Amino acid sequence: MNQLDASSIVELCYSADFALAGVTSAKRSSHDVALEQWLVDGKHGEMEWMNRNVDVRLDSRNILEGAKSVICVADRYSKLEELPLQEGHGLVARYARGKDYHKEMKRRLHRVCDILQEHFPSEKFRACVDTAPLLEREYGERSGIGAIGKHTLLLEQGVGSWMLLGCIVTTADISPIHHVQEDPCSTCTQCIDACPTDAITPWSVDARRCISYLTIEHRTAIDPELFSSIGKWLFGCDICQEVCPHNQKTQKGDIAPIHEAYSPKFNSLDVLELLGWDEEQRREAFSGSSMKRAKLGMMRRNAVIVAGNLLAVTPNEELLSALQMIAQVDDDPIVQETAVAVLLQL
Ligand code: B12
Ligand code: SF4
Ligand code: SF4
Repeated sequence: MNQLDASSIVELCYSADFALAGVTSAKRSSHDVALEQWLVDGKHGEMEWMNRNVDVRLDSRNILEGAKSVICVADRYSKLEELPLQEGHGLVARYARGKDYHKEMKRRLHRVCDILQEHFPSEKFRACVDTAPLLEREYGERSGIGAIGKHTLLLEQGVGSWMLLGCIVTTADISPIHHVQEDPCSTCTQCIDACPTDAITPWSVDARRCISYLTIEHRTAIDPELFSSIGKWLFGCDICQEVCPHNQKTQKGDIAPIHEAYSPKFNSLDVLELLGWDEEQRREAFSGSSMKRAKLGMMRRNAVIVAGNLLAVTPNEELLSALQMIAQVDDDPIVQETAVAVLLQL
C-alpha cells in the first residue's frame, strides 16, 4: 500500500470524526526553559507526576524511540451557549459534561493508527491522550491546528478553545504542511483579568491557584483564602475560556463539528445531594465520565466550599444544617476541616 502524505493523513483524521488535525515533526520543545521554570517555581502544586519524566515531556522522541513525526488531533466539545444554573447547584466544567474524552479519543486514534500501519508497515505508532508525558498544546500549535493563548490553552482563530487534544507519535517521517501561527492575543488580557484567583500570567498558569487544579487534582485541604473565588465550581473551571474573544460566536465555529460524545449528561450537580454522597453514588454518577478523576472526598470537599458560597448569597436552612453536621463529625477529616473553615467564614 502507498505511503500517505500529511494532507491525506489530515483527511483520514477528519474521517475518524476529529474536528481538527495536523502533522508536525517530533523535535524537542522550544520552551524547555518555560517548563523547567514552571516546575522550579512549584507551579505544579501537588502534581508530582509533572516533575517525573521531564526529559520525555520535552522531547517526543523519548516517548517512542526513533519518532520522527507527531500527528495532532482535536475534538470540539462545546460552544459558549449556557443553560440556566438550577438553584442549589454547582458547576461542572464543559469538557467533563459528556463522555470521558480519554476513552473516546483513544478509540478513534487507534482506528487511525490501524489504517496508518497498513500504509507504513515497518513504522511504529503510539496514540496519546492527555496522560502521556507530552506537551500536547505545543505539538498542536506546531502542527497548525491552533495557537496557544495567554491562558495557555490551544485555540483556533474563529473556532475557539473548547477543544480536547490527542496525538499520535510515530517513527514514520511525514513532511509537515508549513504553517505560520499568528499571535492570537495581541494586547488582550481578558482571561488574565477575569481569572478569579489571579492564576494566570501571560502564557503561564500557577496550578496552585487554578480552580481546575484545586477541584480536580489537589487531594488535600484547600487554602480558605481561595474559598470565595471558587464560586460555584464543583469540578474544573471555564472562566478564562468563557471570556476569550475567540470563543464568541463565529461562522467558522458553527462549521467545525462538535462531537456528539460530549453532549452534556449534566451541566451541574445538586450541592446538598453531593454532600451526602457515598462511594457507590459517586461511581454511578461518574460512570463513563472523566469526572471519576476526582475522589469522593475531593468532590464532597468541593461541595462544602460551594455550599458556603451559595449560603453567603442566599439563606438555605437545609444546606446550612448539612454543613454544621459535617463540621461536627465526618468520616473524611479534610471534608470536616473544610466545613469548619467555611462556617467560620460565614
Ligand atoms: C497539567 C495540566 C493541567 C494543570 C496545569 C495547567 C497548565 N496550564 O499547564 C491544570 C490542572 C491546572 C489544568 C487545567 C486545565 N486543563 Co489541563 N492539562 C494538563 C496537562 C496534563 C499537562 C499540561 C502541561 O504540560 N503543563 C506544563 C506547563 C509548563 O505548560 P505551559 O504553562 O502551558 O507552558 C508551555 C507553553 O505554554 C509554552 N510557552 C511558554 N511560554 C510561552 C510563550 C509563548 C508566546 C507561547 C506561544 C508558548 C509558551 O511552553 C510551555 C511548554 O510547552 C495537559 C495534557 C498534556 N499532556 O499536555 C492538559 C490540558 C492542557 N488541559 C486541558 C484542559 C481542557 C484543561 C482545562 C480547560 C479543564 C477545565 N475546564 O477545568 C483547565 C484550563 C486551565 C488553564 N488555563 O490552563 C486540555 C487543553 C486543551 C486546549 N484547548 O488547549 C489538555 C491539552 C488536555 C487534553 N488532552 O485535551 N491542566
Ligand atoms: S481555569 Fe479558572 S482558575 Fe484556572 S486559570 Fe482559568 S479562570 Fe483561572
Ligand atoms: S482572552 Fe485574550 S489574552 Fe486571553 S487567550 Fe483569549 S485572546 Fe488571548
